[in-house]
Amino acid sequence: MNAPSKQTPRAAIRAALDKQARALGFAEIAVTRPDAIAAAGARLRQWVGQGRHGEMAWMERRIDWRASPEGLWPEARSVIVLAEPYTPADTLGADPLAVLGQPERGAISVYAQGRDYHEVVKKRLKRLGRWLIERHGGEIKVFVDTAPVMEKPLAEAAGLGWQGKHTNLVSRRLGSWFFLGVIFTTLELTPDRPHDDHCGACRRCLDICPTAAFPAPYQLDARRCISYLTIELKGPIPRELRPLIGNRIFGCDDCLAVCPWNKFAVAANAAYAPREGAEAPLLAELAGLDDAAFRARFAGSGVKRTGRGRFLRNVMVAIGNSGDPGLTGVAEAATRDADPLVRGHAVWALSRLAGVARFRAAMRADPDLFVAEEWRLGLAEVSSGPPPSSGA
Ligand code: B12
Ligand code: SF4
Ligand code: SF4
Repeated sequence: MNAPSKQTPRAAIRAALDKQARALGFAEIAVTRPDAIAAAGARLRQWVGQGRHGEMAWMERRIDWRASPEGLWPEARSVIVLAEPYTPADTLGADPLAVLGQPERGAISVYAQGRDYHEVVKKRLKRLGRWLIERHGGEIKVFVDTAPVMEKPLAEAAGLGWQGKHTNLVSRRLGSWFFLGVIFTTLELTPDRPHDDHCGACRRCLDICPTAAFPAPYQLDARRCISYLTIELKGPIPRELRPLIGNRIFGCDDCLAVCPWNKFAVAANAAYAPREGAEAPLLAELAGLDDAAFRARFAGSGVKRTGRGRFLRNVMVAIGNSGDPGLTGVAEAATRDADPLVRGHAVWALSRLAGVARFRAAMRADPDLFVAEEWRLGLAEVSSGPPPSSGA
């Protein structure tokens, strides 16, 4: 057993902590102070003030805590930030964006193809936290994603990497494919120094974004981001953005995948290996999932979080963008779905695939105002000529 914390020099605790974190499977560990991200907190307020968080009202709710970790838990003295890679196995060979060229299939972003990272990272954070308390005392709180904590600025302040122009954390040792987890502790640990920005003149991530979601480098308007539109947004996807989504049915990887620092990416934790059928599922197959089948297929995966309705909404958008006449019947069948969100997007898909006669034949009165409006707009579009080509 090590000596208790009071007698243990800070540097020795840090060395032991780093060793234990790596032994538990984290790829990187760094430490900062709770009061290190005042500038990021101010930018968060500006971002929310501009409405760039869209309908993510939870970003507003506890904004004081999110902007100031020292207010979230005043007793905390140090923040430990950890990185867990989920690098796609083919990063150094095939292109993780290759599925975008297969319009009859759906693209589920790499981070959601394996087990739900919230569960995996949290379990490991708790193990590390327990170890820290047992060996060196103090109290801890662990966070991954869901708490009001700005994980990226904390990670940047701790020197784990820098927030790239796509706003995510990039590391010279890991590239872009990694999750973050955070442990607050009442222990005084030696902090690390912040990292320099190594984006330089590169703007690959900005230029590839299919929806032009970056109003400026280092700034994201979530309302245009496909990750927001396909995961966070609960209602209908704005009509003007649907064609730009292509076949991305859960999240988006484009801005991460093009980052040149990925040449240093390291292998993913085994928990994130893609599950059977998660890499490039057929849209027709997904469209046939009822609630029970959806739950069974995505049990333990992050995809389950959206629920069947939102997921099928995304599948219908991808079908509408497929340009595949073979999927017309699938869209038509979904215009009779019990969920109005699915029905409305199925109508849109049908308007993109069917000719005017078939569209008219499928039309029916719908008690839901949104779906009724989709029929009206769809008829206007299908009557005015062939659909514009997909933005995929
Ligand atoms: C809300 C959220 C989203 C939203 C908004 C994303 C965003 N960029 O904020 C949506 C739903 C769009 C989203 C998408 C994704 N997310 Co997300 N998300 C979050 C969450 C919960 C909060 C992020 C936040 O605080 N945003 C608010 C804005 C204001 O913060 P910010 O990006 O840090 O803003 C900074 C810049 O704008 C900068 N800035 C502004 N102006 C200027 C000007 C200059 C000159 C400079 C230098 C900087 C600058 O300062 C701000 C403060 O630092 C975090 C988890 C967490 N609790 O932290 C995960 C998190 C950021 N997401 C993550 C992931 C993996 C993703 C996706 C890759 C998933 C996917 N494949 O679809 C995409 C990536 C999209 C992208 N390009 O950001 C990971 C990122 C890991 C990493 N390596 O960084 C996190 C950390 C979750 C985790 N625990 O691992 N996400
Ligand atoms: S995740 Fe996709 S849509 Fe969102 S900012 Fe990156 S490239 Fe654009
Ligand atoms: S793609 Fe280029 S600009 Fe974007 S984060 Fe990576 S290095 Fe920075």
